Amino acid sequence: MLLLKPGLRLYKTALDRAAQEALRDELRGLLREAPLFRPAMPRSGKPFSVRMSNCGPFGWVSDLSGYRYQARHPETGRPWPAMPGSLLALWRALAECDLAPDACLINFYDEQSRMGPHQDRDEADFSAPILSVSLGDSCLFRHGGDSRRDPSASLRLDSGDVLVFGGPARLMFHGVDRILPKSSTLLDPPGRINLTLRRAK
Ligand code: MD6
Ligand code: FE
Repeated sequence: MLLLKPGLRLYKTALDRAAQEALRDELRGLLREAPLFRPAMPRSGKPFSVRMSNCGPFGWVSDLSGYRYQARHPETGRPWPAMPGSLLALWRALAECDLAPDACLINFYDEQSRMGPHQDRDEADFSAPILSVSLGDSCLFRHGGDSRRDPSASLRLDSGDVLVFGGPARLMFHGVDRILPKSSTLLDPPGRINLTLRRAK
């Protein structure tokens, strides 16, 4: 474990190749049940460059009316599929939190996708951390402070890495500057999947 700063822990290759392949295969089935959709920014309606889905009791969605957690897929109207047991086990092993996660956001990045700097603040209680799993192509992940103007640093996240955001880092600004194309052979079609497990409610 690497403590990047107070509250920000990086577990390099927390998932080995076999575990990454097993999770990839589980996600493939899950995304048939809850297909990736392209969210839009509140107010402007500008489409995100990533596509998203969710699993677990609640899912994070964004559309013209705002950001929120909801129990159903915005396009199919069906409840989100259950969170895979392997993800719940990862949370128990690494999150250092007695509460169970009740939401898992699935982001899919193609070679052009980015994620602008943001804070994750739609959850009811910031005492629980967020646990983030990277699969597929590597990315350059930027993390800063609690203000958008604070200095920031860039970090390469590779397939199988787990990042835990909690405590004093829970509300820091962060984003994905770019995907490093062809850096992994895990996914077909290629790209990056990021899973973020949260306590939403
Ligand atoms: C990403 N991650 O890695 C974007 N948010 O693709 C996030 O936005 C994120 O990794 C909260 C906590 C951990 C994260
Ligand atoms: Fe985030």
